[in-house]
Amino acid sequence: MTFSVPTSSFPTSQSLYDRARRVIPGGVNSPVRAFRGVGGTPLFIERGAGPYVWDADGHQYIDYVLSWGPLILGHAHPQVVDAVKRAAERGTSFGAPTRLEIELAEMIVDMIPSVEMVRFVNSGTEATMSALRLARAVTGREKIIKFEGCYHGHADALLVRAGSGVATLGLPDSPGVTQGTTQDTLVARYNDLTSVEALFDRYPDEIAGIIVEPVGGNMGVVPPVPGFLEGLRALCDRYAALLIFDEVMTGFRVHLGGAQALYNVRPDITTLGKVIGGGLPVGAYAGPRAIMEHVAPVGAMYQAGTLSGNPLAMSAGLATLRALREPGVWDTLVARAERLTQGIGQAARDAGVPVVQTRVGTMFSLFFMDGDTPTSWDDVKRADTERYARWFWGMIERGVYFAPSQFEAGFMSLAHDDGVIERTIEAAHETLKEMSND
Ligand code: HOZ
Repeated sequence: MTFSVPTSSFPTSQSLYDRARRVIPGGVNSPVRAFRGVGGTPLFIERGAGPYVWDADGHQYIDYVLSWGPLILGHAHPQVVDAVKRAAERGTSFGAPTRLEIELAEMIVDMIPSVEMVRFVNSGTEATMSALRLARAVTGREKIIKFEGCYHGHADALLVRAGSGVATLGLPDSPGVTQGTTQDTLVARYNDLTSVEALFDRYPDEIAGIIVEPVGGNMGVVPPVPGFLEGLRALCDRYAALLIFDEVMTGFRVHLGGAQALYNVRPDITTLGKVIGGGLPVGAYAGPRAIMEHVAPVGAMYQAGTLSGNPLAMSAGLATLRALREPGVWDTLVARAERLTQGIGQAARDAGVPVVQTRVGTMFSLFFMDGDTPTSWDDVKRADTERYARWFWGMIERGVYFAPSQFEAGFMSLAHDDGVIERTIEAAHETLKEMSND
């Protein structure tokens, strides 16, 4: 970093970070939280309410990380807190089926077009890992296509040219992942059907499926170009492979029916997480009955979990989806995301700082670079990460918390009212103006 990262304002976070590093690798339980993409001390968060979080030094921030997407209603939403409290009072886990699991599964079936059955797990990683196993079980094939810059959690087979923390830290593929586990992972270029066709040409009878973020969210937000998702569907149909939409991030963030409803393309398997747990740990994989009935105990594909379908997570997810489906809520969310991105764009133009913005529904990104809307990892990696760091800390100084990496998404919540958004835009004007003098 050539600019100086402010550190003196966060003595408590600094001392917690020092203490954390002694007992937790890098002081964090997920690498992007370590602020390696922006430098300085990670903020230790004490509490959240509505659109705000407070750090351990007592600073208040407008939060656009929102736990990396799940908190679409904002922090500690009263209906979610109430639902979790009521569930906890009745027992936190049974390792047995409950009514709540059926209610959440029914809600998801009702909302997501391709889904007739759902299996709940505990994280997005578990969801994608299980989705691959299912695609392989259904087709009897072993190879999987993924895209450079897409991130599907940290399962071995998917940790190949991945986005998110792997991209932020500029890591090569992770040590510990064996050649054996990744030899069946084929990598194509996002938004480039020719690269996918080339793989099918080479392995016409060996590809079990394609896994894709229907809107790239883990290299910053990279929307699909027209025809890309439709093209993937057609290729899967032509070669009898399965199409897996990883909607852990896009599910209930780009449309109430997920990206598959927004773009009108039906995958064979959908993975979910984040919003369906309302801020509690959850994941799910889902699809048509004919595919999901391959899962044990109906079918032979084995997958299990002690805390799967946990009543606290199910309650928080149900409360969240119920609130989201109330009339007008979705349109309000999207209008707010649009106002925010439009205001930040104006601030950048006023300051003469070159940026490229992307937004799909309630997910958005601000890339510090010139040119057209990025369509691939090759495009976004041109972004000026040092400028992003400058922007990040400038906004922190003004009480606004964006993701501590250029290669992550921003998220809107229902708690971010007009006043909060206008304050963010003012902060953006000040920060970008200051950056223009650098
Ligand atoms: N997978 C998340 C970002 N895309 C990071 C989760 C976290 O660090 O909490």
